[in-house]
Amino acid sequence: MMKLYITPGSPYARTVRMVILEKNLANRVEIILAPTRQKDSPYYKINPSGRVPYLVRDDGVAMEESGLIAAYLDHLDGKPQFDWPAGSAGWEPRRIDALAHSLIDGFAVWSRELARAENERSPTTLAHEAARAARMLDLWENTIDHPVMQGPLNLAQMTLSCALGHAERIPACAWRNGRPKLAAWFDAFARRPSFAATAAAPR
Ligand SMILES: N[C@@H](CCC(=O)N[C@@H](CS)C(=O)NCC(=O)O)C(=O)O
Repeated sequence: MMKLYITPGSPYARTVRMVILEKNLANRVEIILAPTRQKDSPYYKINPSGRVPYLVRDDGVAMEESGLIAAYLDHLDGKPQFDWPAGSAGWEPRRIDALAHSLIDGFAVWSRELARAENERSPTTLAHEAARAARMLDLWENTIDHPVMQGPLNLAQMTLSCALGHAERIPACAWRNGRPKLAAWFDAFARRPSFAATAAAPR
């Protein structure tokens, strides 16, 4: 059994957990909750960076980065579904995929700041991330019609859905306001069993 270290609320780990379900790998990967962001966590002996997701492969070698882990798992059966097209056709989907990662990165900083005790939160960071999110969400409202987001399932779609699922946990974000196309895309995508099955408990 491979081991995948996660936290239930991590949008990065959720992308990988979706790939596991989409590729029917649940019987090959044990999901383990990692105690992250704690002083002297025993998890730091397993993964020195302390981050999730983290995959310990069958050969004992371990790796981090959601995109890398997703690609590795996708290739296990020798029938990869989520590779980007070879050659120059691959740049456009990669460009869109990077926008989805950028959205997650901002939400992750924002929600991390909100998870601190109120007197430890930086108003500057909160305002910066709120403004970044607003700009990126407007960009996504105008990008969601892109063929990469409307075509067969891919990692950009899974990453965006996990980003927006995470935004639902930041009430101040109100990401749906004024973004009807993005909200409609998300509501349709959220019906996928792999998305529903990987939801974190509400805060
Ligand atoms: N670029 C990494 C980001 C992973 C990441 O930042 N994960 C967060 C959880 S959402 C984490 O593990 N944080 C723990 C910490 O900061 O110590 C990926 O795509 O996997």
